[in-house]
Amino acid sequence: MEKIFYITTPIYYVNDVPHIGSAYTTLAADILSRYVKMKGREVFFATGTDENAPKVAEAAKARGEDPASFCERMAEEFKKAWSGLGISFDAFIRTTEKHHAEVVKYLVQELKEKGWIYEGYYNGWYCIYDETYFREEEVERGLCPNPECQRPLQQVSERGYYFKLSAFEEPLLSFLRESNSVLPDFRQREVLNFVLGGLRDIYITRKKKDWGIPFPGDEKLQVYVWVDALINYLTVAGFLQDEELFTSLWPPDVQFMGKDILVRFHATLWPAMLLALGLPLPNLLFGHGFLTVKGEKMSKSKGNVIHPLSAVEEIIRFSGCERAFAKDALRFYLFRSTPFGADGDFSYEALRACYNADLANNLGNLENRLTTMTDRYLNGEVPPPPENGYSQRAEELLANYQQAMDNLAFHSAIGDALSLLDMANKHLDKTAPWRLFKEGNIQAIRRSLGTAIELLRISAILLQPFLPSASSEILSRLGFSPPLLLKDAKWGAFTRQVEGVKIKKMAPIFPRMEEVIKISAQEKEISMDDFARVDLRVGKIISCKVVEGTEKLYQMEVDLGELGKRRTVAAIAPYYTPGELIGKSVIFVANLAPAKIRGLISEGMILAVDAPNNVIIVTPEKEAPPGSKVR
Ligand code: ME8
Repeated sequence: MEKIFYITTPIYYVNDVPHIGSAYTTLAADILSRYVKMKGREVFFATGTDENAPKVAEAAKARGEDPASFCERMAEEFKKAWSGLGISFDAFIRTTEKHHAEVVKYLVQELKEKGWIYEGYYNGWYCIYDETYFREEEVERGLCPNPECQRPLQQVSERGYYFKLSAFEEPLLSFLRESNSVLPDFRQREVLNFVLGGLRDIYITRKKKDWGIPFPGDEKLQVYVWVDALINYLTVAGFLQDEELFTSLWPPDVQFMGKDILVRFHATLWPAMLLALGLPLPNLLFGHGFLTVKGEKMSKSKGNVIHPLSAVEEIIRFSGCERAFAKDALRFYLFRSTPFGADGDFSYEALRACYNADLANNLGNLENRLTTMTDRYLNGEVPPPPENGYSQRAEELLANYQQAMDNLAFHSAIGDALSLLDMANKHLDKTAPWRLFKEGNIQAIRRSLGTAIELLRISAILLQPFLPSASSEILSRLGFSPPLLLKDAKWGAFTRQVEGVKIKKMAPIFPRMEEVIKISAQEKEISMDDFARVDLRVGKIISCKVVEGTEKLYQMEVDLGELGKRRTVAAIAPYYTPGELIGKSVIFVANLAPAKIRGLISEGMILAVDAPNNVIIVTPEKEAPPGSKVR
């Protein structure tokens, strides 16, 4: 039986809601998962939440919540975010699950019995933010030595247990020296240098406070959260629970994480624990770079934290594209704009430029030109791809793409898929089917469109991991039934075409994004003053019409009494007819900075409920004059 391809992400601390950084890692895992499935292999993609950490208990306390229900609520936030981004995982582990505690206790006991754990005193420091112990000589002025953190540390002086990390230097070095055990290469060198610098035994307990997994044999102590967290990769794979699953999964094929938790944890403590337990080591650890926002580290105090679902909303708001395609656009931008592995930057300006250039123009125009011309000149019938010079070039790009994806070079893989689109657009410009039509040369039109459609078909297959919904839509429009496999990306592999489908022109998948979106720095908690800055008013809709060239957008005029009349654009056409809206009283954000949406100025926003499969306008419960303040 072929091994199931096992992919993991870190399990995220639930002290706060997910942000664009945790989304980045989880999206990378989803991209790889979709690619491996395209190769026809079975995949198991696991993610989850790290809940036993002291900082999680503190976060619950700060909100006046009990940690268990706080974790429950936050774990749901993570699941909601991943589903809102089109991420499809196979397992979600929460470290507060009972079975996980059993696995942790069993393995810690095993390590004790094998002699890898010993009792001792610990005198040093603990950073609750990084959940990391630091030795006396690493610390200055009681501050965390991690340059990203530098918060005050807790001084720890207690009896507990150590794991003999120092005993694993040699086997770790041979694991880490293997090519492709750690990627990118520069990170592999960093990890090697760290281990060559000498490893010390690591303190793996903490004094019992009420939250965490008890240390077996010494109930006054709890297991250090990192030992507990790393073991999740075994628990979620069925260890001590589903022998068959575990045998088909272990070891992980690719473990994704950010550079922050690669060196100390995933590339040293984790493989050392596995070596001590006699379990096979992961095939590949990938430590990617960090995302900044407009060049700055994301932080609550700076108010520049990007929440992934808000980013999707912004894309919808400023382009009018469907939600499924907006999710695609976000992941596409993240992996198109930064080579995977390097640090990257997030900005709405760059997102817009990437969206317009690659999705609205390159991909969107091609799809639009091809469907229009096939409809008009060939009565919607897809011509077969002719054998010409393009077939060889397409095969070369396919090979490059495959190599890039196998090395997790997502950025180059996207480049290869986009080159096919470029070729198709240029081919159409050169062969000019519109001229051929005037000349009545149908055979030449069939060759021209057949070539360009085949290039689009292959490109859409290769883009499936990056644009899951849009690729699927394009392939369906072309008469194929997605998802298609990598082997279908060969020139002329027409095997899955749905018979008798005729191509016709349809609404653009990625309408152009008109205006630079402002950073929607959404703090979770805002002060009363912040709230008071939002000028909410009762408004009366006095006119409403569909924005030309769109199906979803209405342009409306709203009477705000003393504030006058405002024009606004909203994507609510699927949910209300103009007749239902005209005369309705609504709640209106009157002091929102104006935005340009599809060329129209929108001066404020109508509040609506984002209900499942529905959008519902918020109205005052009793009639109130336009312009009345809402508090
Ligand atoms: O470390 N850019 O959880 P965590 C890119 N619970 N990726 C980022 C990022 C950014 N700005 N910020 C965070 C933990 N990440 C532990 C893990 S695993 C056994 C336990 C991503 O919630 C990146 O993958 O702090 C980073 O490694 C991870 O989130 C840290 O998540």
